[in-house]
Amino acid sequence: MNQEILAATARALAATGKGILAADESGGTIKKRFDAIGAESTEQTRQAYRNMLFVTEGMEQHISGVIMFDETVRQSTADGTPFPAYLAARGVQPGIKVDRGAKPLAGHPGESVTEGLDGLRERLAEYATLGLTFAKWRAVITIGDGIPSAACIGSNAEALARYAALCQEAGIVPVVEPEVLLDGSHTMERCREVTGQTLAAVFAALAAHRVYLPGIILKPNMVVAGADCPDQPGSAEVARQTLELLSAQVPAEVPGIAFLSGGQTELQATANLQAMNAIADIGKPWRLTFSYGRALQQSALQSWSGNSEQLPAGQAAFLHRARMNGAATSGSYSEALETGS
Ligand code: 5MM
Repeated sequence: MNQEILAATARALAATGKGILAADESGGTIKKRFDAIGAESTEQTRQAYRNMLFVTEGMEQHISGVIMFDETVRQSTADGTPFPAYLAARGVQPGIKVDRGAKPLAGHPGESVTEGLDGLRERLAEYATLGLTFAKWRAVITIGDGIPSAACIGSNAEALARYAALCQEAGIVPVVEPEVLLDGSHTMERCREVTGQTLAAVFAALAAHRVYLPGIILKPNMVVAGADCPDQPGSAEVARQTLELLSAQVPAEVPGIAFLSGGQTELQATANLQAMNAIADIGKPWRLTFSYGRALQQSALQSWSGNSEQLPAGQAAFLHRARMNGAATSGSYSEALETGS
């Protein structure tokens, strides 16, 4: 493990004014996104869509890294440059999703454990030769009646730590993503409690597996109320509750915390990140940034709608969201900036 390289990559991913584009939708998920805009999902349309995002002029000023799916890292731009090399040449870290999805946890109805550890060492070795500098693994924790169980939190934390150790062995920075889902009617307090239990288990497992913390990025959910909870907190409350929890659970050696958007709207995700970076009375030893999928792509997808004539509109929408979130990483986002007024 070369700690210097790992730490430098992690710092680059969390650089001021920038964040990560999560464009690692697997086959099923990207089909769902394309269905919603009436576009067909084929290898060629997926390449066209990802190409639209990646070649957007100026995006490298706000995007530090892109997480791709296996198919995408083997695709190229129009002039035949493989996407990983193209992104690297623009100063954007090329990344790869390496988990094989959340699968039902035996004996625990309604819960899942993320799989993909078998053969991971060999897959990572190949990804390193393809120029990929960081990876992502997402664990999914559901809040519900009597869940999450200790078995679900424990097995997901253990898998995240084993994945992270293998990545670092290969010289690849692991993005560690324990996602407590927004689905359900639970309160914000319940989300805080479960997120706290999850982060405690994850950092205990990372320590047990001797993961080098300056060489990781944490990708957590924010502390929010369930989507169906009647009592929805505003950004200021989300920011305070999230920061208080992270201060208690995340060691200062972690260089960056890049939030997932988890089903928040584009504007909510930006406003919440802005509110966190604007808080001055809670210490922030790590950089707080974004690793959004839907909250960076929704408008871009809609503007594009699978129509090649709409590529410039899709790129403009993507660049705008990247700029807004980039501003939120330094606490300089505002409604005026959003609307250009
Ligand atoms: C881009 O979405 C990823 C989904 O992958 P699957 O196809 O395997 O479900 C997802 O892991 C994503 O990286 C994170 O959840 C963050 O995305 P959001 O949309 O929550 O910001």
